[in-house]
Amino acid sequence: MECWELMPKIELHAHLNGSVRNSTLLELAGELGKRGTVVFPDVENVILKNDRSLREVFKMFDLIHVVTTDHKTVTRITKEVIEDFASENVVYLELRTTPKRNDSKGMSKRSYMEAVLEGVRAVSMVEVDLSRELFAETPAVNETYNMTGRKKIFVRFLLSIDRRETTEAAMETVNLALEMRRFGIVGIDLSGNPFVGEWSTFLPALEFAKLQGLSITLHCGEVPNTEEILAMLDFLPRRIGHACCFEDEEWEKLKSSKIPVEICLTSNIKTESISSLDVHHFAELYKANHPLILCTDDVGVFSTSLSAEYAVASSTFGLGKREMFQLARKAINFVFAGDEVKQKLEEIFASAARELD
Ligand code: 6MZ
Repeated sequence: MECWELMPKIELHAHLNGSVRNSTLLELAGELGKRGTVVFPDVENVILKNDRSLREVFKMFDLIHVVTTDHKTVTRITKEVIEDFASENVVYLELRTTPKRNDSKGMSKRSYMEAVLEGVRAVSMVEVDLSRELFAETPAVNETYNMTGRKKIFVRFLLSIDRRETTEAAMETVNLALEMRRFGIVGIDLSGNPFVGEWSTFLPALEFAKLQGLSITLHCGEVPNTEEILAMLDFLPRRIGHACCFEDEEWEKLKSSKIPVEICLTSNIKTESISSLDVHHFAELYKANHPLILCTDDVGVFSTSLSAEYAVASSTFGLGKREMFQLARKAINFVFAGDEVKQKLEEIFASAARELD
């Protein structure tokens, strides 16, 4: 495990609220329990349950959102999640989150995202590269971020559209991403319970986002839905997530399109989207040299880490350290950040490669 922790890695599919530490969730639930807002033992049971079906996972997210959604907490979890990824040598993190409006907390989608960015500013354990403008607004913090000799993590954000949302709400998220672009928001994700929502509802907002130059990734084929999967592939997103329930026609289309797939092994097994690792599509796509990125999905909910995903892939598919390093390095090609960041990531991997020899 240690060797996977030491290896530089790129995380491209991580949901903020799914990546919260259990200890933080329990602490927050405990406080709400004391105030009578939640029944703590019930919440504790749900949080500590290990295996959940795909449907149960979305009930869990609703619960997490009750516990995490106020500005102060959003700031705290963002800070912790970035520090956790940095501590296992994730050198580039594309963190995604659904901007939430919550009138009872005086929260708008914009103020939610401001709280997220505040969390980035609060990171102290590592040097964060996000956007010069973000740190320029807080000179005192800026100095901290210019310190040299500390571990560094590049962080970029994707704003998620939840499949429960309307076209208007999806459009609001895209407009917010455009307004906040200069703070390191690089793209849009479509996620949420795959049993709800219609592709046609989100398409106008996604087309607009694409036209405006935002990069798009879609949760695609988490459940069988040929019509939707084919429509999503026709849309030509820059990446897709999961691809668990593809039929022959969908595989063919995916392979010829060369759209990179974000693979989340533990998540797929724990949600029973894939029956066991030995039949996971990772093996076939890897053999076919299809662009792949190993990711975590929700480190908190699925009790995993990116290093653990590398360990699982290596032992299940018989890949050695060098092959795993190559896999991590190739992810540079699929990040949504610009060429300058890619160049810096190349340098990080080149120097790590020299140590590997
Ligand atoms: C689909 C998922 C997901 O956005 O509140 N999310 N959507 N499939 C998955 N795999 C099991 N894991 C997480 O983070 C939590 C939200 O991300 C989406 C869901 O919409 C969930 O509510 P944020 O930070």
